[in-house]
Amino acid sequence: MTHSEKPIQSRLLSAFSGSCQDYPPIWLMRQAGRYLPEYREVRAKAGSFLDLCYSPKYAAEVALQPIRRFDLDAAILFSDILVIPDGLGQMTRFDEGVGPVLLRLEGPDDFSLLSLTRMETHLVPVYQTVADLRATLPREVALIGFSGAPWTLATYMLEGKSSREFALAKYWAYVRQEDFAHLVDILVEAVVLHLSLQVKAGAQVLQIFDSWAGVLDDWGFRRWVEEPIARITARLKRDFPEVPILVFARGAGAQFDGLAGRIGADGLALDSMVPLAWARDVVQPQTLIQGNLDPAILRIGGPAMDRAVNDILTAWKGGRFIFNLGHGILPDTPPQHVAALVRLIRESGKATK
Ligand code: 1CP
Repeated sequence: MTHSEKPIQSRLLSAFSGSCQDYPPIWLMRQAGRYLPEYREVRAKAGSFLDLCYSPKYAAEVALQPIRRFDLDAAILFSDILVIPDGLGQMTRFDEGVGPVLLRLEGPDDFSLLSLTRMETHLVPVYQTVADLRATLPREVALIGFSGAPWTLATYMLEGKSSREFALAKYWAYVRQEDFAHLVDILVEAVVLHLSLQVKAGAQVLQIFDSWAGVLDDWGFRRWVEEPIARITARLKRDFPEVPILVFARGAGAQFDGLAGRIGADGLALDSMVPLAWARDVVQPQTLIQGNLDPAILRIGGPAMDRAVNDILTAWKGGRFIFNLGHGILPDTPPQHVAALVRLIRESGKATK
C-alpha cells in the first residue's frame, strides 16, 4: 500500500464504530452561511441563492470556509434541501428576506409532472461540488452529504413556502392519503437517487433532514416520517453498507426512543429540547447521538454557553456521540463564539486525560 492509499480514519467516522475517544467530533448544522462575512462576499458574487448552490466553484468555496476558520471534524456539502423540488421541475426560488417560494403542487396531476430524469441532470453541479470538496479536504475531515426527508420536502412543495401551521400539507397527509402516498413514493425515489449520487461523488456520511417531523401526530409520524425514511435507508444500506446515515427528526420527542432501529439510522441528531439524562439513558444505548446545543446559546456565548456545553459533555461522555447544535446556526451568531465552542470541546478531552 502506498502512502496515499493509507486510510486515515476521521474522528467523525470513528465515532460511529465507538472507537474510544478523548473528546467528541464536532461539526455544526449550517456551519457555512450568513454569520460568516466571507460567505456573504461569495454569496453576493454568485447571484441568487440557487445560483450559489449550482456553482461548484462557489459552493465548494463556502463549504470550505468554516473548515479553514475552525478546527471542525466534518464539512457538509453546501446546497439546500429544496434542490430536490427544483431538480424535479417544480419552480423554486429563494427571495431575499422571505425565504423559499415554490409554485405549489395542487394535486396528482402536478405530482405526475415531477421528473427524476430531469433531477439527475439538473443536479449534476451539486454532485460535482461533492467531488471537488472530497478532492480538496484533508482526509481527516469527513464529508457529509445530505437531503431533506420526504415529509419535510412535501411541506414546502404543497405549501409553496415555509409554513407554521402546515394546513395544506396536513390536509394531504390526513385526508388525501392515497394521493399523498403517491407524492411520497416519488420523493423516496428522489432522495435515494440524490443521496446515492452524492456517495458516488465522494460523500462519506449522509444526513437526512426531517425538520418538520415534530408537527405530525403519532399515526402521522409513523406513516409519513418513519415509513419513508426506513424505505430510503434500506435502499442505501443495500448499495452502500459502509456509509453511516444520520437522521434529524426535529421535535420527535418521546418518538426518539427506538427510532434508530425503526428507521435504520446509524445515528440520531437531537434537537435542543430533548432532556439530556433521558437521551443518555434511553437513546444513547440504542444508537449514536448527535447534538444538541441550543443555537441561541451559541449566539449568546460566554458563561451561558460554558454551562450548556458542560451539561451536554457530562451527560453523553460515556457513549457514542457527535457534538453539534440542536438546529442550524443563527445568522447573527458572532463567529468568535464558534471558535470558542470548538476550543471548549477540544479542551474537554485534555481535562479528562
Ligand atoms: O440567502 C442565503 O444565504 C440563504 C440562507 C440559506 C443557507 C445558508 C438557506 C435558505 N439554505 C442554506 C444552506 C443549507 N440549508 C445547508 C448547507 C449549509 C450548511 O449546513 O453549512 C443545509 C444543510 C440546509 C438545509 C435546510 N434548508 C433545511 C433543513 C435544516 C433546517 O434548518 O431545519 C431546511 C428546512 C431548508 C430550507 C430553507 N433553506 C433556506 C431557507 C430560508 C429555508 C426555509 C427554512 C424554514 O422554513 O424555516
